[in-house]
Amino acid sequence: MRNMLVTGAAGFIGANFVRYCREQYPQDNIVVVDALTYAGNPHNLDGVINEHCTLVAADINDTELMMTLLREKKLDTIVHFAAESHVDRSITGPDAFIEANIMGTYSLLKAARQVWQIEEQAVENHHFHHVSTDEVYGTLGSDDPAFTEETPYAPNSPYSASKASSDFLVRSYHHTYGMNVTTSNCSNNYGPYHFPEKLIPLVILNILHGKSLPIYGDGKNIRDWLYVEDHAQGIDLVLREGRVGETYNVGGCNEWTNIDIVKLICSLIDKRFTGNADLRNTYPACPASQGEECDSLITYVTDRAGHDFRYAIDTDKIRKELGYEPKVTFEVGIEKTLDWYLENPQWWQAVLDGSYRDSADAAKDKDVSDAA
Ligand code: NAD
Ligand code: TDX
Repeated sequence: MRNMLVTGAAGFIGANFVRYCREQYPQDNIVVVDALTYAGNPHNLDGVINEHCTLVAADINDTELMMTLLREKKLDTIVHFAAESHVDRSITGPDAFIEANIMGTYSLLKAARQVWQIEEQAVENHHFHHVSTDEVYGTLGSDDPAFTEETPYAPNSPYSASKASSDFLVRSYHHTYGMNVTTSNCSNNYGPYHFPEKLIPLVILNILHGKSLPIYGDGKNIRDWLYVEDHAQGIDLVLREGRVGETYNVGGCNEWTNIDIVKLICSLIDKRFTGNADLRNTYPACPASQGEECDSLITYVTDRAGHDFRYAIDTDKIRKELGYEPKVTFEVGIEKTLDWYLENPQWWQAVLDGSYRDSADAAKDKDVSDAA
C-alpha cells in the first residue's frame, strides 16, 4: 500500500491519474494538493474524494505545509503534476510559470528532502515522480527522428523552459542527495476534463456553439496525441517498475497536423448530428444543425509566437523496459472524448460561465490545517 501526495490533481491529467489509481489500487491513500488556479476544478474529482482520497487546497510553494502533510500523513510517494500548463499563457505572462513550475518544484523537493532524508524517521523507500513534457526537447523538422531520452534539451517557450528547469532540479536532487526520483516526458494528452483553452476541447465546444475554430498559422504544425488514461498507465508503470534516477518518454506514436485533427473533429460532429434531432435541438447554433458542415467554422489566425513545428516521441525505452503499450487507439479515444463532452454539459457549462469557481472558492475556504 502506498501513501501518495499527488500535486495538481484538480487539473486535467492529475484528475485522470487519481481516477485511474482509485480504480486500480483502492487500498492506496491519496492526498491531492492543488492551488485551484483557473485550471483547477474540484469537480474533476467528483465521486473519488473519500476517506482514502482527500483534497487540500494549497500552493506547493507552501513548503512548511508540504512538510507537515508528508510527516503527518506518512506520505512516501509524490506524483508531481502541479504546473502552469498552457503555452499561450506563458507567452503573455511568464511570471506564473516561473513561480509554479520552477519555484513550486523546488519547494516540493525541499520539503521531500527534509522529511524523507534528513529527519530522524527518514523514509527509505520514498519516491518522487516528476511529470514533464516533450516540449523540453524543442522542435522537430518533418523528417527528424522522434525525441528520445537522449535528445538534448532545447526549450523554446517560457512554459517549456520552466518545465526544463524543473526537470533539472529533480535530476539534481537525485545526483546530489540520492533522492529516489523518476521523470516522465509525455506528448499531448486529450480526453475527459481537458480544460477548454487547449486545442481539442476548445474545438469541440466551439463547434457545438457555432463559434469560429482558430487555427494558428497554416495549421501544419504537428503534435503526437495520447489518450490521457494511457498517460496514467505510463506513470503507474514508472512508479512501480521504473529505475530510480531515470527519465521515460511517454507518447502515442500518433502524429497529426492541427488542421487535420480539427477537420476530423468537424466530420465526426457532422456525422453525429445527421439524423439526431436531439443534438440538433440542443445545439441550434452548430452548423450541423443548420445543414452546414462544421469545417465552415475554420478560421486561420495569427501564428503563436515561437510556435514549435513538430513534436514526436520515441517510446522504445518505456516499451522495452516496462512493457508500456498505449491501450486506446486514436480512433477510439477521440470518439470517447466526444462522448464525454456530449454527456457532461454540466461540467463544461460551469467552466464556460465561471461558476466552477464557486466550488474552488469553497475548497479554499476550508482550513488547510484540518487536512494535516
Ligand atoms: P492543468 O493546467 O490542467 O492542471 C494543472 C493543475 O495544477 C491545476 O489544477 C492547478 O490548479 C494546479 N496548480 C498550478 N499551480 C499550482 C501550485 N503552485 N500549487 C498547487 N497546484 C498548482 O495541467 P495538465 O494538462 O493536467 O498538466 C499536468 C502536468 O502534466 C503539468 O506538469 C504539465 O506540464 C504536464 N504535461 C501536460 C501535457 C498535456 O498535454 N496537457 C502533456 C505532457 C505533460
Ligand atoms: O486555438 C488554438 N489553435 C491552434 O491552432 C489552440 C489553443 C492551439 N492551436 C495549436 C497550437 C499547437 O500547435 O494546436 C496545437 C496544440 O495546442 P495546445 O492544445 O495549446 O497544446 P500544446 O501547445 O501543444 O501543449 C500541450 O501539450 C504539451 C499542453 O498544453 C502542454 O501542457 C503539454 O506540455
